[in-house]
Amino acid sequence: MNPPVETLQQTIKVEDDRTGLSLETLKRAIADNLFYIQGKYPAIATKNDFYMALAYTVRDRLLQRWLNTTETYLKSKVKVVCYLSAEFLMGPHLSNNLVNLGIYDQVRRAVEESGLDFVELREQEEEPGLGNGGLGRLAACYMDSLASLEIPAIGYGIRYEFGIFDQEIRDGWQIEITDKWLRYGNPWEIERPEASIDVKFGGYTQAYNDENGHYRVRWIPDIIVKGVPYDTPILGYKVNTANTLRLWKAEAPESFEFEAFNVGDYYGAVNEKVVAENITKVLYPNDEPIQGKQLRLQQQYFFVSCSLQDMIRLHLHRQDSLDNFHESFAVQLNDTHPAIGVAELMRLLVDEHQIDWDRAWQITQNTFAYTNHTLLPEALEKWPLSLFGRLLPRHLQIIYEINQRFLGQVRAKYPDDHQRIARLSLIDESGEKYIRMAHLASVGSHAINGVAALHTKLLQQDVLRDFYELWPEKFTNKTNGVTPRRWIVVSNPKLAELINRKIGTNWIKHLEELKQLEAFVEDAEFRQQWRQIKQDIKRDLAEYVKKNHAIDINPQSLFDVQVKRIHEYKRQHLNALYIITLYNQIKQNPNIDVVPRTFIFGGKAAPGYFMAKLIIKLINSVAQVVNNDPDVRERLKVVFLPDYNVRFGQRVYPAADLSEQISTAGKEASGTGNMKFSMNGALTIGTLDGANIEIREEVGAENFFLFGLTTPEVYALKAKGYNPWDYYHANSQLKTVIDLISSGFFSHGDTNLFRPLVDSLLYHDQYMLFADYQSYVDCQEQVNQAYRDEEKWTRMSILNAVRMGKFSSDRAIREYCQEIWNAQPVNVEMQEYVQPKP
Ligand code: T68
Repeated sequence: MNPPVETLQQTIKVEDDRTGLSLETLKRAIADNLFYIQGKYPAIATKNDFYMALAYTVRDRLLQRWLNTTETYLKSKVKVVCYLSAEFLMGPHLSNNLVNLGIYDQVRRAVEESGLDFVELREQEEEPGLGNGGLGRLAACYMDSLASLEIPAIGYGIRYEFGIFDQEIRDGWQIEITDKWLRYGNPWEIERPEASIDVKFGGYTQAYNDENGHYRVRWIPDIIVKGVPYDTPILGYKVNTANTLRLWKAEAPESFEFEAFNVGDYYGAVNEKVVAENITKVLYPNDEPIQGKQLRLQQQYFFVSCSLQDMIRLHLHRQDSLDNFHESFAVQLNDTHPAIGVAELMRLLVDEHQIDWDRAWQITQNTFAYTNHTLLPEALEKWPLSLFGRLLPRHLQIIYEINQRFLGQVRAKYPDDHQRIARLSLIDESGEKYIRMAHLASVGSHAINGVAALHTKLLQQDVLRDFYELWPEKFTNKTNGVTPRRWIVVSNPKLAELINRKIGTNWIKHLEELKQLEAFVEDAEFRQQWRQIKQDIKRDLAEYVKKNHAIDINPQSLFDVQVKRIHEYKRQHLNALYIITLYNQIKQNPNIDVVPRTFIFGGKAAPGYFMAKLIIKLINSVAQVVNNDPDVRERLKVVFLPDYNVRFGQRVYPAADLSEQISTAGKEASGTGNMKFSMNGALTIGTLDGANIEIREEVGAENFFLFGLTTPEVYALKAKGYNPWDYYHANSQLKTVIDLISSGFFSHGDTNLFRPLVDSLLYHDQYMLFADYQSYVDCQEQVNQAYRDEEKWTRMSILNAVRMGKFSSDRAIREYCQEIWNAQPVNVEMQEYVQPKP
């Protein structure tokens, strides 16, 4: 066990300004940082200045751990996990670092004794929104678990200057605003210009014979871009481990500018700089891929090349041959976004380090593993061959070579099965030629995984079926998980407190231990405390909504929450159809006894995704009508809260009574919001999709509101010929709802506004809302009945939360370590703190 902070402190005779933890030292450190780093004194300091002073005070207190950790990894030959991800949706660092350091209360007191408002300062932090949604947030949860489990790890990604856009709602429509998160500086990162790396683009290749007469290829690029790393420490929970998140920023290399400048091409030099720096300007705001955007491919190659070159440098620092590179590093590909790494590692080994092809291929396959996050066929990444060849001519050759050898193997196993060969090829030749990135990732990896049991099964049967037939042993399931540190301890301190009082604090690192709380389900006082906490948090949220959005919501009502990216397959509009159904019931019978509900929505739509934006408009339009109808009288409220992000997630998951997980079966790979809700005591209404299935297994079918078609039923109905019209005509309640939207009732008489949405439902309904509508409405009625019985609901809520042990990201990371990475924990010894000056 590692010594607690208090013990460490005792080893220091005179408290150091930058490490000490007494109230006096902390207060002085905040004041010093304000003066010496921000260059301000209190009378002229802004809230942000105070926040920065506080953040630097906390950063100082984790640096010793960070440096010790890095040193430990460099000195020993431990295997390091490298998580390659184009997105890391970290969320605010301050609270998380305070919790993981175990100094939250102490620092809070120091801030308050300094006459400052802790919560106000905490809210100053700009959250790094360097991700779109689930995939980027998963990477962040995994970084937390890796550090907490003391696994050596580096997260490699892109330091976007602009993260996911800020969303505003004007007249019910989404407006996108640039996310200038670096505006006031970022106290959590340290720039490491000395570790910069060059990345080549474009140009052509040349074959030559080396001094030993071996055939070799060199790549003469068009341009070179410099990658500058920015490092952020990722602390484990109450351990000494602080791993590194290393994000790359693109810059023009000085030499290039200089050369052009010298020959008088000043504008050319400036242009070069602009081109280079554009690469890491902005995160693509699509949560499902964008086909064929050159800049996106540049981003991917840029960060992957920087990261692999960085690993090779680190490896050669520890030993002299690359022959066992795969024993130094386990590289996880977070979807296909970094899959170009397979070709890049081959290039680095073969072209730059003269390793022969077969050995290089063994090393490469043993290094990489690939996680798939989607089943939507239109979401599988592919790059037009022409674009690819122009940008990465050498990689195209390498991919051809990999493909030729791979297809040779396939031919040997399935002679004359030309269709199978065409299906498996890394190149799609059915029309315009494309490189299939999922195929490159699958061939170049020793392990392939899906993110929930159903998803992995469907990958094997469907999307990657031919690969599964070739190499069944490569496939495993790794059901997603989320970190209980951020998603319970940080976001729901009151609940964490109650749990600690009952069973101690072990559960924070061993979430299965929450099971012990089942013993209290029949304890009326415990149930009362549980309810009271939920009630208090709901009141807080109501105040927040009132203050920030000027909307009154009733904290006694059932809080029904759907927060996630807006997408047709996630079916936010099915939820809207139910709201209209309820509204119609009240209008028909104004005295009807309904359970008061507040429907809370949040989520961003990809800026170019018209239908998703129209769904946002529909929700806001329904809200306008429902919220202003006197007949409804506070029984229904609909709010769309703009700019859903990690910070707002931390507020809303703990406040939810009901979690909406209503995707069409077979479409949501896993979902992770579903886990965060349930851990915080919300009940789920959901389909048999993604991790919902496993959540229901864990919490018990009797504690889960299930509705809708199963995946096989969805497939069967599609195969037989699904006709949404049949449902529309057969179900008068549904017909009334659809007709009301069509009539312009929610659009000030405009019958055109929602026509694309209504037509898409009536004529295609790709995601089968109509097929699931009645089942959903009936299930919502069961929710109402359950909510009327307060004690029953509380029991269900408790059982949901305490049976969520499986869904800790610690469990997921343990599985990756054992079954894919072969990585072990490494204890980081705490050195003496930096000693005070003589
Ligand atoms: C999500 N995928 C899955 N993609 O939809 C979700 N895609 O079911 C799953 O729980 C989660 O991954 C974690 O496994 C995404 O979030 C993206 O954000 C994305 C971004 C760019 C390109 C493609």
